[in-house]
Amino acid sequence: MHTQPTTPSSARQADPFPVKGMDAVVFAVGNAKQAAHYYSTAFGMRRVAYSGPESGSRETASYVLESGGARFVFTSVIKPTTAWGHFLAEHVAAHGDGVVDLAIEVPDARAAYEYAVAHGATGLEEPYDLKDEHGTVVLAAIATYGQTRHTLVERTGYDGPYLPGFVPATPVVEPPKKRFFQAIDHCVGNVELGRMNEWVAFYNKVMGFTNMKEFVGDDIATEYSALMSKVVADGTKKVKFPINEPAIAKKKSQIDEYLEFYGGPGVQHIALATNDIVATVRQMRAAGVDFLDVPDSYYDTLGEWVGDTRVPLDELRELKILADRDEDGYLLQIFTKPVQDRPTVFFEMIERHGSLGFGKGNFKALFEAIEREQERRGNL
Ligand code: TYF
Ligand code: FE
Repeated sequence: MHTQPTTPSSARQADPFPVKGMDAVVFAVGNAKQAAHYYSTAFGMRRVAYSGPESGSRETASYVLESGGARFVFTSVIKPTTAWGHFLAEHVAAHGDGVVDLAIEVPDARAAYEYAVAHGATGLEEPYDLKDEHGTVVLAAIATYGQTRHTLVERTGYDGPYLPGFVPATPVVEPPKKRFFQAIDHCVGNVELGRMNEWVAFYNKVMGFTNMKEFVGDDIATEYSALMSKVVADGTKKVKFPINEPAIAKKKSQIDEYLEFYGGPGVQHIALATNDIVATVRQMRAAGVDFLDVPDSYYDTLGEWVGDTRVPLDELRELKILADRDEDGYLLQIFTKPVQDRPTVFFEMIERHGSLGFGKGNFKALFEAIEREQERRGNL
C-alpha cells in the first residue's frame, strides 16, 4: 500500500512565530461611549460586545466594534481601582485618545509569548486562561514602542462575542448595507529620532517578522517627507507594521509633531482595507469625516504615471483619493485628518489591486498636504 510522501519537517519552512492576523486594535479613550457612536456612524462599524458596570466590570467600560474582519475596542476608565485602571487613566492623561494595544491573534499564545520573551521582548502579562460558557481564550502580553503593547490572543474554538467578561451588544445604529471596510491592512508606529532600526530589529528578532521591500530612506526623507520608514510583516503578510522615525529636513517633521503631542512613541495610523474606496469615502465624507486635501494639480499628471485604475480619474479628483502603482499592481488610498484634537492618530482607507506597497509614489503630494495642516495648527 502506498501512502502519500510527506515533507520531512526539517525541510518545511517553519514559521518561528506563526500569527493568524490582527485580533483587535484597542483604544484607550476619554469617553468610550461616544467613541463607539463615532465609529458606528462615521466608520460604519457594528457594535458586537460590551463590558462595563452592567456586565460586572466596575472599573472600565469597553465597546467592541467590528467591520468584516476588523475589530476595534474602545475602553475608558469609570473609576480606577486596579493597576490596569490606573494605567489606562494615565495613558489617556498623557497621550489623549490613542492605541494601547495592537492585539495579535496567534494559534498558541503560550508558545508565542515564550518565543518573544526568549528573543528579548519585555513580558507584561504571563500567559493566562480566561474561560466562560463559550470556551477558553489564552492571553499574554508583551511591550512594544512607547506605552503600546501586543496582547497575544489564542481564541481557536472560542465562540463568544469577544472575550470572557464581555456580553453581546446590539449595533449602536443600523449598520450600513455595505461595510466601509473589511480588514485591518497595516498599523503604523512612530518612534523617536534614530530608533527606527532598533524597532525593526525588535520585530525581526522577537516575532520573526521580515522587512518588506518598501522603505523611505534618506533621499526621500530630506527631499520632502521628513521621515524615514521601514515595514515589517509576518510570513503571511497578514500583519504589517510600518515604523516611522523623524528625519531632519527643511521643515519640522510631522513625526516630531506627533511625538510632541502624543507625549512619546505610539501608533500613528491604522490603515483599513476596502474593496470600494469610492463608496467608502462618499459615505464617510457624508458622515462628517475630514480627509487630507490634495491639490487639483496632483490629478493633472496622475494618469501619466499611474495609468488606468478601476476608478475614473475624475472621481479620484472629486474625492481626493490618491493612487500609486508599482511592478505588482496599483493601490488607491486616502488619509483622514487626525480624529481627535491632538494632531496624533489618523486613519487610512486603502483599496489594493496587486500592489503590496504603501503609496511611496504619493509621498510628495501627501506630505505637502500634511505640512499645510501642520502650518494651520501653528506647528511648522
Ligand atoms: O503606512 C505608510 O507607510 C503609508 C505612508 O504620515 C505614510 O501610509 C507614512 C506617513 C504618513 C502617512 C502615510
Ligand atoms: Fe499607511
